[in-house]
Amino acid sequence: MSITIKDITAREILDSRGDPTVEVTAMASNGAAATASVPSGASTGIHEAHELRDGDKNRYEGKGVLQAVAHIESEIKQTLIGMQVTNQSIIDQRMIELDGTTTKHSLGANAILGVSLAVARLGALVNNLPLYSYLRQVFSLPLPAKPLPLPMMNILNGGRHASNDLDIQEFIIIPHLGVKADLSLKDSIRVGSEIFHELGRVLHQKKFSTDVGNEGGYAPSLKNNEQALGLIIAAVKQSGYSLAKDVDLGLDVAASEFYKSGKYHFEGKDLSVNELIKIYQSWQDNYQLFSIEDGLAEDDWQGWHQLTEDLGNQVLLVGDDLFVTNKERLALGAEFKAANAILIKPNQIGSLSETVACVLAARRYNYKVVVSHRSGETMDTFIVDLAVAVGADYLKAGSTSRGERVAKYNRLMEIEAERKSSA
Ligand code: 2PG
Ligand code: MG
Repeated sequence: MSITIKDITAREILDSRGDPTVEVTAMASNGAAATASVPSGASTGIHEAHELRDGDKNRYEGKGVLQAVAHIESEIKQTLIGMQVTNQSIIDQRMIELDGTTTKHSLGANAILGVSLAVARLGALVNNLPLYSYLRQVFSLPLPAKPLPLPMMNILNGGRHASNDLDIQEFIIIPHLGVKADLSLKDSIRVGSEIFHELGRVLHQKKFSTDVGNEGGYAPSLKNNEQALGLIIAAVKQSGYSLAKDVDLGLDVAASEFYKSGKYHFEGKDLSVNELIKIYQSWQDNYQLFSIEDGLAEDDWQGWHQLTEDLGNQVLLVGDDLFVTNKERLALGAEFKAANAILIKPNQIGSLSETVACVLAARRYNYKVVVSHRSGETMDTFIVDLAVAVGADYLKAGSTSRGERVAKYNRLMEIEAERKSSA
């Protein structure tokens, strides 16, 4: 007997910044129900799918999502009722057609994604499978031979995610312990947490603030970006770990945020693309940088090509605003030889099926895959199951503080334990 969608409801809830976002519950004909919610970015790329906000200044400074909720409870619900729960791709396709725009402008990417995720979780439930196993099944994904994705932890926040003056948005550690064959994710997460706490002590000793930013990393006011790198390196050493051997350093520069009229306004100077690349080069030499996300602006294809020529052999160059989880933009990137890794955020494109299609394209182009949270999050841990299902190389989910970030790492450890016990 096929199990169908019986009802869909939606609500306006709050995200981790206290801004409204969409939560959706999908119900099946057998009585099962599943809920999912949608995250929201601050440093959003201009090519992202449209996040529908009410614009009513009398509510939540215009950020309400009641229209998105209304779309879900009217047109979307009417279209999907009676469809088989496990027809995920067809369900997503129906919503895309119903919207009828390339950017999901009419219904809102937040409305469509919320339903897409809730339906997937319902599918897992009615099939009695963990979400990551169900996703593998419903999208016919190959069984990942790989280990679980390594955490990329943003332990020091700047840019749009903090009220300090740091131009760089995220200073990241990737605890990998040398990627030993028997590497336990639990150990990797423990090392990340230990370094995070040590960084807190380093900052406190030097009389810097230990308050945290949007993604749970410290957000001190520092004199420049290199000082942040120095403090993190000190914390790594004081925790008894070695750079490169046990833990790597990464950055999310979010360079689109300080790019204007062909120049990068960085650390008080107007830099050409080549000057900025030279800085990355010197940091790579001095600090053994492992990854740089959005080192250049979202439409600076020429610059990205140059950056990839110069550093692509040594550094993971991750395109976030550059690709916006859009397989057409990724195809352009592959053609231009721009970047060698892609950040995957489902709400940039607005449906689960398109997200998975983009990951599969990335694999074909030989790009590494980083599944990522947004700076505005909820307790939903869907992205973790997604990262495991698609065999992502990394999971970027913020620091080891703030409930909505820690929830993701806890889910990753839960999956690890589940997989070990069923192996
Ligand atoms: C990013 C994300 C997540 P935001 O730039 O990678 O860290 O930030 O959600 O604000 O776009
Ligand atoms: Mg980014």
